[in-house]
Amino acid sequence: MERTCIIIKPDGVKRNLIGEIINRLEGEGLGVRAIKMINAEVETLRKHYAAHIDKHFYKGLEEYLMEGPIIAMVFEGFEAIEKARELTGHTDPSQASKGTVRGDLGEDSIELADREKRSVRNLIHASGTKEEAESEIKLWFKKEEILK
Ligand code: FUP
Repeated sequence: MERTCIIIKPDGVKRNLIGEIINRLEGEGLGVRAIKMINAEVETLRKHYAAHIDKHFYKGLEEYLMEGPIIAMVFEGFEAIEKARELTGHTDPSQASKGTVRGDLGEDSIELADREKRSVRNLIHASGTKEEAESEIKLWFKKEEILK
């Protein structure tokens, strides 16, 4: 069984899409092992998005993730990482396929975000690789917060 780290970003929480997003993940056979509603801290975000820290959208990304509470979760299941990524869809909601969270529920585009000098609002984060999943789960959760 594989584990992945999922974050519902502040726009997902504000738009009351928590249930909808969890429903889609559970519908793929993935189960919740940890879940919490928190305000993200700058230091955690810097580590989580270390690969993007020098990008033009990083400051905006930090502001976006801190504009309200987020839902951090661990999901477990067969091929959890790939299944969750498929369900998440393309980074740019305007290019994401129908049937994905970003494609069905997203309302933003990278083009518009760039023009407005902010990061794109795309509702959800899902770990990209096994290594990322492992380090993100460690970053967002204490061992005792993950339950069987
Ligand atoms: P993803 O793996 O689809 O979550 O996307 P990335 O890891 O490539 O990017 C992380 C976050 O940076 C995205 F969710 C949103 C933000 N981003 C932008 O704001 N503009 C971009 O051009 C690319 C990413």
